Amino acid sequence: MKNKSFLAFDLGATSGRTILGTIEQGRLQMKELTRFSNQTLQIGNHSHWNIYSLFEHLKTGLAAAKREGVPITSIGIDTWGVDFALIAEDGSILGIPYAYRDPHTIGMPEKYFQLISHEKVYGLTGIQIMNFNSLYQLFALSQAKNSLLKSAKEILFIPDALAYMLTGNKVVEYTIASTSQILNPKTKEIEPELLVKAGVSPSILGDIVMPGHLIGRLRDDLATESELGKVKVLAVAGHDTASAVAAVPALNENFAYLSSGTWSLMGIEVKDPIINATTLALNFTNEGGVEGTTRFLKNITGMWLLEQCLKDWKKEGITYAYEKLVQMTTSVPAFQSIIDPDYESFANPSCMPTAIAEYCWQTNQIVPSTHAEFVRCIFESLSLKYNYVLEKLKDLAPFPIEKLHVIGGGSKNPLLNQWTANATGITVLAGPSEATAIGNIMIQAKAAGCVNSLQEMRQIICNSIQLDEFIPENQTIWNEAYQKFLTITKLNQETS
Ligand code: LFR
Repeated sequence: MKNKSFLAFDLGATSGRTILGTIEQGRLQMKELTRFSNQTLQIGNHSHWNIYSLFEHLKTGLAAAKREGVPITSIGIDTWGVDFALIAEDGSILGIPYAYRDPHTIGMPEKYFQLISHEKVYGLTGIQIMNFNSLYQLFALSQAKNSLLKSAKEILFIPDALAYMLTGNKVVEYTIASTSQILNPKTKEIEPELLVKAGVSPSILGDIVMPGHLIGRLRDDLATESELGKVKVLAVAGHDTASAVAAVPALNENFAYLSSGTWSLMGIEVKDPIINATTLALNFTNEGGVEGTTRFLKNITGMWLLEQCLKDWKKEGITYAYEKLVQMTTSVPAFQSIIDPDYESFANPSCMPTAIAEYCWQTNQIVPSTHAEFVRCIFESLSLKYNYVLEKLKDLAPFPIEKLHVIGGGSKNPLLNQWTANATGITVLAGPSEATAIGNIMIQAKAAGCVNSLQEMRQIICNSIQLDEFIPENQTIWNEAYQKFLTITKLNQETS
């Protein structure tokens, strides 16, 4: 088969990139064309995404693709979940989207559950309750009598909104829509009652399309300006985590994955959603995957902890290379300060090191003071939390979990990979670090007929990348540390 090249726009909550992917004789070649920072735009007390600036970055990516001089078969966009743009009757984008860490949704799930029970919402959607889910964002806007919401005819999730800006066509892609807590994972349709209870018309969401759907072609002005011509824009797995999971290089189903970036998403891939009293109590989620699969997983606060510390230290004029961060942990004794990464005060603190220090002080531990102490505390605590979630997954999985695939940017951290293997007691396979972009490209490759199935996609990924293996070590010490983690975090007394 002839080589084919695809363009992936892969946007995360802290950075975005344009990647050119080429399928060549059963192998995937990737080239990063642009990389840019993505920061929330703070206006007063509110956090927004500057979707117009993101659009500018997409245009720069198109220009970079043109310079490569290869024909582009199609373009796909994936982003973080839950956030959306409001679209008016005449097709205009209203204002700027809220970012999911905006405080306007704090307390919203509890208020919403006075109108419809927590059990019913979880039973209908199988989605973990997180105050930033699109459902509670819409409820918050409707409670605030937000004038933009009143003028909105529909919403478009961020990847769909960007695709709309590229093509002029509107779709609601399934995997990204599944993060909203408005879809039923069994029927893969919206549950109108949930929107009505949120004070919003069910017509605010259009018809759902599946990954691989042709959204349209580049608008005339963009086709001319970029000189790429009227390239196709496809709906891929618009949710970055769905794209990442599609790119897990596993050749059988007995695996768990940890998609490690700003968030750590740990879960399994299953054929049918798992929704019961235990998963409700543990707040596990059932998000939509490719080829009708379900991503049964849990959000763990991931590199966000470190990213926010680094942001703070940068203000002091100190920046660290990744290798330095890893290396500096060796100067600190093991397990002297342990946190629950998902403790609520870490969600959006004004100063992350202070929030971590306060947690340690309140739990009678050594309060980290050096940067190395903070970094060690974060990596150890993440590893221990991974074990906590994996233990629950092992109980809930319909198959034995034999391996843990760590994918995403965090998979480039060999120390964290080793500690994850030590904490969980199972073999960790690390890579690919660009899983989201790879998943994005492979869905496009499937739509172009280069591959036929998810299994074949994974085979190509296996052929194309090198995996690093980490075997568990020092089990006794890590088991003791885990007991300490449970006591400090009180997670053995709680359910989530
Ligand atoms: C990861 C991610 C998670 C989602 C969170 C917020 O980038 O998409 O899957 O829970 O961001 O949208």
